[in-house]
Amino acid sequence: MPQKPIVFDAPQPEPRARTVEALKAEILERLTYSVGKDPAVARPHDWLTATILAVRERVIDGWMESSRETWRTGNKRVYYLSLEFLIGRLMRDAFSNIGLMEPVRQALDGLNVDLKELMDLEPDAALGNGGLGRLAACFLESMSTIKIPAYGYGIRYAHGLFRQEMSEGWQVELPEEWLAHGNPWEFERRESSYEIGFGGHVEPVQEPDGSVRHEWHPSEHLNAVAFDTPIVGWRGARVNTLRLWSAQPIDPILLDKFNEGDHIGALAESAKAEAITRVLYPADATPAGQELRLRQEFFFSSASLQDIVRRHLQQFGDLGSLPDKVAIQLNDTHPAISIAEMMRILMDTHGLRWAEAWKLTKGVFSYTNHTLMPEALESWPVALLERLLPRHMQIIYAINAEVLTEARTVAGFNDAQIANVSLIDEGGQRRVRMGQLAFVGSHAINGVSALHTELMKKTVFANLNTLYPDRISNKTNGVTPRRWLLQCNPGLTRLITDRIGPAFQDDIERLADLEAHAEDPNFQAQFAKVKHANKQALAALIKERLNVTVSPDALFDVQIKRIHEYKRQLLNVIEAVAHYSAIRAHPERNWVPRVKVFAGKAAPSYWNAKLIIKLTNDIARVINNDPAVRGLLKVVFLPNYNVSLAETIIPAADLSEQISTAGMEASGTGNMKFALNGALTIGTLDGANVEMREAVGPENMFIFGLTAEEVAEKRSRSEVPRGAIDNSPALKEALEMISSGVFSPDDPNRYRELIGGLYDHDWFMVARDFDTYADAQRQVDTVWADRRRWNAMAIRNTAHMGWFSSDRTIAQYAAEIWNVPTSRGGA
Ligand code: B1H
Repeated sequence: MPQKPIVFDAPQPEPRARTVEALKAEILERLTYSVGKDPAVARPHDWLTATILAVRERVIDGWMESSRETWRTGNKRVYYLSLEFLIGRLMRDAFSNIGLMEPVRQALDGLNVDLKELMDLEPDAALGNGGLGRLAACFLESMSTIKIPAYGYGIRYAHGLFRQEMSEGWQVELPEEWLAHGNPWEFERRESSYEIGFGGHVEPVQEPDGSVRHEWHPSEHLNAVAFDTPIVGWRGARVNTLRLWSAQPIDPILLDKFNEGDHIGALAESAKAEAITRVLYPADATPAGQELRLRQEFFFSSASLQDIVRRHLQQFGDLGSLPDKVAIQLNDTHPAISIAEMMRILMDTHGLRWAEAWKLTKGVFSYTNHTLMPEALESWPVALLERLLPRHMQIIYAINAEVLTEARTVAGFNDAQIANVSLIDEGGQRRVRMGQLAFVGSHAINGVSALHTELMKKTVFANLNTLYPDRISNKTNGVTPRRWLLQCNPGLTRLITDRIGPAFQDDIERLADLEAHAEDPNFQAQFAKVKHANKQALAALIKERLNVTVSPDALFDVQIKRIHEYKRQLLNVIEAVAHYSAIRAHPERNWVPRVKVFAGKAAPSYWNAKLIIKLTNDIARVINNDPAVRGLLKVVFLPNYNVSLAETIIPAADLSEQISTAGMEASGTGNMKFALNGALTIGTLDGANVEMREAVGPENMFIFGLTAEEVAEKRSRSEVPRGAIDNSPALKEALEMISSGVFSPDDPNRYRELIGGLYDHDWFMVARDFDTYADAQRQVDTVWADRRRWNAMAIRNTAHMGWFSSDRTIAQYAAEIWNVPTSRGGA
């Protein structure tokens, strides 16, 4: 296909005016001419759409400019491939980043519309499960902020993560409908659509020069259609694109069948194609072993690579410059099939030889690992790949042959080491290991915290690290301070600005200037006042959603994240029971009033996680209604945790629970958001907690528990945890209360097995960490009682969180992996 170079000399419209008056007029105009509603009868949703459309035009001005600049300069582009983008609401992000929050508020005021009400109406785009998807969203915003030309590529799921409701304390999953009212942020790009194949066979074709080219003839075809959403950086620095693919059938309806009267059969193909992008897999940390999941992975990988190669050829004309102009980051192994797909495109479509194609592939790809849990490492049955992607399976075998040769001849590996680096797991049903594929096809591999990266080198990738040394590096995660401080906590933002000036808003590490004010009683009082106001707002929400009254004067102790045994919500709940018992046994003591807040979703098939939710609710009911507790302890589980709920809860937290079994949480990012908002952390030496402790100082955190090394050692000895339980009367009593049915009189045996697991193996070290955890909690109480000390510690946490900005993380990827320049400052 001949490519016409793009020349940007067509006439351009004037950029849109940004005054209150202009906005007001345009919101009205959009309401009338785009939404088609008379202001007299317009509903809040109509106003929401009209407002977004009006502001969107200001975003588009920057979007066009950014993209034009990249074409003009020929700068390298970064492509972030992720099966998840947990972006949440976009409105406040976009309005605030382009500096139109106040003008829009005023414009709407003038129209008698309340911006806050509109903001609450915007659906929360939950195209992700948890930390991995939210990280991708923070990264997009940071890439725009530090001016990296970048695209996010993912799937436009019709239904994001399920909505969680509670039925008698049990989680029930309901479909999520983020597109029900349309999506004014997105642009459908019918012209950017690509054919995706599955199945069929491969034909070798003899070329005139004697070489053999392979032609894949898929038996199934469908289209990937692009939907683009602009992502604005801070102060509109740059506007990048999030491109999400939607699956559509080639033939929307088989008319012959329909006319024969087979009305359902006529649509079957269409339904099958559309199924691919229908729902997000609600798995978190365990890959769903489903053919549809593999189809999703290949579908979006193939569409993205076709798009990337097309754009590159259009601009540069040759493939040899690919690594100079294109960096593709694989967000975990979910897009790892891209390695084989890139090889196929380069060789089969563009006729490159193996060696050249392999060099280019390794030059563009890099891979981030997000978990070491063996059950979470993705692999696909060879038989499935052979059936669904026969050409890719051939390529994987060929890559593997090269890797194994290198392992044997260059590195002199023994059989066990060779088996370990092989892309094929030969134990039992033969499977392709996607981590190995991603590793060997990438020039750079990274972990997401210092500890996690070290463990990567020592465990899953030890042999690959020997074979290909220096590919692994660490890139500690970060969070965007725009969403996770400036927007979600305007009170604190104002206070900080008053105290140290606004410079931190553009250079978040300037928060360190707060250190000098940590002991100032006046500043402490103001800091505490902001926190108190945020707690009042959360208390109101708890009242509204759960009809439970909590006092904003109590210590708000919060654990919000996916429910998983390794994250140890169970440890927290058991400690709550022990604490409850202690309050009843010693009513005379000076107890610190506490509210324990939980929220999070469990994977629908993860029984123990769902049982832990039920247990939390069972315990909450008993404790909250026991007059003997006198309100000194309250437990609440807020349903349907999502990004927006996090934005309300985090600014209101006093204590952040980051208590995973050491060695199991790759990084965590919630930990950073809490500390940034002045919560103190109670946590283990796991993931990024380790680096947070270095940043804020050990005296400003409550660290407890076994280290990763100790956990590994105990596991290797299969030591029985009995001793930990027998030696801890408080633990023993709490476990007996739970397993004997004190909190589940309707089904006294409900928790017998769950608790039994702690006696049998205690894989997650709940029993063995209990005493040090409980001690750390009493230490928390002691410091809380000395509020000046608490406030100083809280201020120091905020002061030293600047480094945990995703701007820093992305700058490191840019310099050390992607080889692209970065810069700061508004457009
Ligand atoms: C993380 C996942 C994950 N690690 C499989 N791995 C999934 C694995 O649908 N699946 O199959 C979905 C998600 N998610 C998280 O990544 C880590 O647990 C966190 O510690 C880390 O902060 C986050 C971002 O790096």
